[in-house]
Amino acid sequence: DTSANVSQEVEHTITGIEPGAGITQATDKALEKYENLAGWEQEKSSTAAMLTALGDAIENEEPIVVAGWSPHYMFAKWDLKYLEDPNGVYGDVENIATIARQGLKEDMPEAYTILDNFHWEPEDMESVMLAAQDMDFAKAAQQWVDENQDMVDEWTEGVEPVDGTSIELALTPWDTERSSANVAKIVLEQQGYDVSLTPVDPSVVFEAIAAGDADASLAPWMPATHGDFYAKYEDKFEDLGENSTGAKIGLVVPSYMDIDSIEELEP
Ligand code: PBE
Repeated sequence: DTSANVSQEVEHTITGIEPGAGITQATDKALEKYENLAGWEQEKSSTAAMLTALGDAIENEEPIVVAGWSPHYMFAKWDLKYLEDPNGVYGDVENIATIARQGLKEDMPEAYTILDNFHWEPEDMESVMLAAQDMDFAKAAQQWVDENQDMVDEWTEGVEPVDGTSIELALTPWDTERSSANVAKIVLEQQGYDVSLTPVDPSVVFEAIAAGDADASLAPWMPATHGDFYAKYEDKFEDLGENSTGAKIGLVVPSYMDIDSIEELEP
């Protein structure tokens, strides 16, 4: 396929995901920033619809350009590549951050310490996501906790147990965050907390924590994915630093496609 053919065959369309996702916003920016994407559109629907379209295209060896990210099983299931992003719209390596509402440290110092200590590797997150293909996230997270109690012990070292204090964690509706939130829930419950998980759009995660409606979140992807939301609410929440690193977002294509850069997509 020549790149002109590719652009025509995909009808100048990037297959995106949910309208509220950070990567959707980044792709809208890419459509503005890359002159060669003049006339291109982003189709916004859902992660499930994007994955179905990607699987169908691969089955037929057809071209497709999707909004993709890692960690995600799509890279284990299919042979895919990120398109180079010379304008840097999608950033480089993303960190996943933990944020808390102001006052959490004073109100719930035990939970604050645990959340501050929570740090794991992308492989840990991936193992929960993989297990959750066959069971619910609560169970997959419990399995990870059972197998990694030494790591959990480090996060909770010296922390006093509490007696049923309620805490609410906000998360975004993707498997990466379902994993971290469900593990954090179990660890906090082991410590005596009563934990509720609230899945919302990324903008609402920041809004809820800035307003004090939710206590904390392990969901922000920084600096590119949720940087605009972060900046909007900066100083209205506390940043406890990264809980994981090595994440990435970008435009993703099947490896059999003969292009390597966003700049090769033709108007
Ligand atoms: N994601 C997964 C989310 C954050 C985690 C990259 C799809 C987003 O774009 O907001």
